[in-house]
Amino acid sequence: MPDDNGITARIISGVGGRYTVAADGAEKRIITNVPARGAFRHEKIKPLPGDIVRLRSDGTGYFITGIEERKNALIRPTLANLDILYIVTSAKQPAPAPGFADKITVLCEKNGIRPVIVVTKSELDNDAADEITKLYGSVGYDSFSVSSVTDSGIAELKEYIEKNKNTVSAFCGASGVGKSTLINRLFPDLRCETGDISERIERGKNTTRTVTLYEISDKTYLADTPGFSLLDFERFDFCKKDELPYLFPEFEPYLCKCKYTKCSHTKEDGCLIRQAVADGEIAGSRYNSYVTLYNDIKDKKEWNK
Ligand SMILES: Nc1nc2c(ncn2[C@@H]2O[C@H](COP(=O)(O)OP(=O)(O)OP(=O)(O)O)[C@@H](O)[C@H]2O)c(=O)[nH]1
Ligand SMILES: [Mg+2]
Ligand SMILES: [Zn+2]
Repeated sequence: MPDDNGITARIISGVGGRYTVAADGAEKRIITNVPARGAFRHEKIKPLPGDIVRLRSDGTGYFITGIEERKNALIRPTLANLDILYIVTSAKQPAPAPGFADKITVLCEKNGIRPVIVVTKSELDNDAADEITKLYGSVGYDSFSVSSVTDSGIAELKEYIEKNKNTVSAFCGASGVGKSTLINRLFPDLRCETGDISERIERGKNTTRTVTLYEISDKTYLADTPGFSLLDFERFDFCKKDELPYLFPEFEPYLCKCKYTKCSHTKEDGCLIRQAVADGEIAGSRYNSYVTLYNDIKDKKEWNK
């Protein structure tokens, strides 16, 4: 980026076109209410939390003049330059939504982000929590089972998060699974806002409204994000259907060996993926997620013709 006598900063949150940034430098200055101005706005690139930006001052205040090239950018959760995404699901209340975590692991694989599974509220149903961590562990993903009530698993997760220095990571998942509560438990100084879950519909109340990055140690950020609703992923169109099998790491040993070269792995005879599911080598729930996503992508394409 050209030297314009400006400063470099990380966007830690943004609401209505105004950003809060953490400026580089020893004193870690937080600057609030920063607008974007300048040429890059014509390119229709909107600054996102996680972005590294250049700032200049016109004497009255700072404004953003440019965005450094991104590693990746997600729309949901709204974040740039993410290294690790903690996919948070609860053992109970709200009940784990099958397929939801899988969509996010696929999103991660596509964008070069490491997915990590965190099951919360383990004290409400230990067996369910174990089952989920075991499932994703078998895929090869790091998985944790925690409780913010009993503190079970909290120390292990904290150690893992702190070990990954110089990264941007985020907690994501449905509203009410306990993301903000967990962040507070891990890092008590942060004081994220937490809420209740509605007893009637067993869903969270969307307590966290914006993405916020917290600097948990030097240049290491962890973001709390607003809970998803299931509708957020209705428009799942971020990869081509032929690419989808490669975004399920456990399919890898079987790919390109099916009877038909153009096997979709959804219904064909002589499909080694289907055989692996029948043999218990690939989890049925992961395979069902694959088929659902594959058909979603296919239907969308046909509909768009
Ligand atoms: N039993 C139990 N309840 C928990 C645990 N962690 C959080 N909760 C409760 O779950 C509810 C929702 O917690 P939040 O931390 O606000 O959930 P969130 O995922 O941040 O929700 P949004 O901000 O709406 O996305 C609160 O009533 C918490 O007290 C846990 O480990 N066990
Ligand atoms: Mg929250
Ligand atoms: Zn196949």
